[in-house]
Amino acid sequence: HKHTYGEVEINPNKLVIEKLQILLDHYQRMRDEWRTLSYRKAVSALKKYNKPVGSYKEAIEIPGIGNRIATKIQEIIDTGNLKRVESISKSDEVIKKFSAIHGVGSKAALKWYALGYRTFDDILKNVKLTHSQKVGIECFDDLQERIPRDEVTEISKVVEDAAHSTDSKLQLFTTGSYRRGNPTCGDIDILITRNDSDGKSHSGVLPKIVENLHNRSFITHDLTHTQEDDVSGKYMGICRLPGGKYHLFTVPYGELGAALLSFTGNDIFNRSIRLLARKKKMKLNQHGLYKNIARGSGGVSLNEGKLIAQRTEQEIFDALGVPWR
Ligand code: DCP
Ligand code: MG
Repeated sequence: HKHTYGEVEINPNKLVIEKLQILLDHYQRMRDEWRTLSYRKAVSALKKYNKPVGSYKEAIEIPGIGNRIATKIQEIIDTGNLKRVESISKSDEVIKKFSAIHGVGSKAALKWYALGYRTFDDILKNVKLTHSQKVGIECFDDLQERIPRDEVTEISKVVEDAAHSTDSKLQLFTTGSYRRGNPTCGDIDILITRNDSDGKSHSGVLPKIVENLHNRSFITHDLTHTQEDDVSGKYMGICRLPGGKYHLFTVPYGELGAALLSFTGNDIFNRSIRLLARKKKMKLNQHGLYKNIARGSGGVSLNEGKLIAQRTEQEIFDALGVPWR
């Protein structure tokens, strides 16, 4: 029953899924966890269902679909539409736009909507914004655009050059969606480390690299700069090529594998591989893989465990028993 159009496979319940997905996104934005969960279950059940759902009766038989959603499915089958989708679309548009501002979460966006603000002007006039949020509004259109892969390569070269003029032994890795081979990227995630024995010889390089990039007029706006300790720092800013938002991370060389794995993602992959570690009484984070972890209620780890892998990705996969590709 799978329909194909050219190379692309069309799901037989495409319209139903589209409408339910709109409600799912809406409830997620509204932070309605309960509804979000039921809609997510329903959408994922429908994505796996390989014939067109013809009725309420058929829908309710599918595990993951309950009475309320089955009723909605019947409405879509009958009318090609959902009244609920139409009624939320106006408020949704505004809240979606507000939460798309860099540094604005769904909570603030909802609050501003509730206070009656509808435009960026309303916000600029009435809300005390953080520096990041102001930049987010100023650069809004540029930041909405995804960055073509070639530009990410070009931008990475500039950052690499700046890093090397600070210290020629620094190593840089462009991670995130770029490292996964995506044709466009939402931002640029660059890890910086230095091959040494104590994992500390890169301390203090981040501010120097940022200064160097400022001197080249490459950075147009700073967003955030935090230094966790002397070896782990994070800088975020916007650079000269339109829409070029980037992250620089410094990490100890000994943790490179764990850091590369974590910053390459994607986020779903990270969640599932960390869950796998957890099932093996281990813990995986951006610093390494630890074994013999005891967990209390709610899954919080009660001890540090024993560090078993962090230098290379392959070591970590081996220790987890997952084939490394
Ligand atoms: N990450 C994560 N969990 C999150 C956010 C990020 O594990 N909630 C990890 C995996 C991501 C990486 O950090 O791949 C970089 O985060 P980005 O938000 O930059 O995501 P991507 O680079 O994957 O995509 P985009 O092209 O949108 O930047
Ligand atoms: Mg990214």
